[in-house]
Amino acid sequence: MTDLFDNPPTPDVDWYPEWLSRAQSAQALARLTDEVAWRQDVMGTPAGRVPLPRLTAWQGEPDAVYVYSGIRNVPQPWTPAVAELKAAAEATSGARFNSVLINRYRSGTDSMGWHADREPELGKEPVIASVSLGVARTFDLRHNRTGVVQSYSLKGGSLLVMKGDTQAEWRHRVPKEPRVSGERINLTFRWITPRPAGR
Ligand SMILES: O=C(O)CCC(=O)C(=O)O
Repeated sequence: MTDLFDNPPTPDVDWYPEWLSRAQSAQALARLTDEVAWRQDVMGTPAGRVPLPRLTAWQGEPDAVYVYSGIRNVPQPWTPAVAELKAAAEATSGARFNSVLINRYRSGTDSMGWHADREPELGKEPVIASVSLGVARTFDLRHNRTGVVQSYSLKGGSLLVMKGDTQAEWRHRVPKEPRVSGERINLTFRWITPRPAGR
């Protein structure tokens, strides 16, 4: 117990608050808004199917297929601005990525609930590079065993690389912040075990 208070857990992340310049970040936001095929997905709840509180897109290599709720999701091809951000995130993190989940938060009432990126196709200790563009939003990481919360303000142009046991030991979320106006786009670049066609 003493050890917990003396040494609270910290997530295994690398944090680059000013990864892109303001100009690069504004340009990337405008390009992505325009070039990405945004989808309004729905989720099942006890009250029925409701729209996700954000727009999404999934891009990557054709064999970077992920199966979610029994549905086989083949990514859209990389678009130019996303491919440029992927190359830059690979250079900084030293990891390789073959897919990206892109989330568009239209205002502070859009959000993402507590979860961990733990699908088997991500492997045991996935490196996930999270690029943020647009308005700053709170990003909370909560340690599973202790409940310790570590919060970041993910401002436009920042990069947060999650690695090691971060997905196994922590959950994360983007809470609603009704007082925030303005859009934010977040890209989480990942490596998914490639799946040959038909599997
Ligand atoms: O928008 C964010 O910062 C987080 C996105 C996220 O949790 C995810 O892609 O799994």
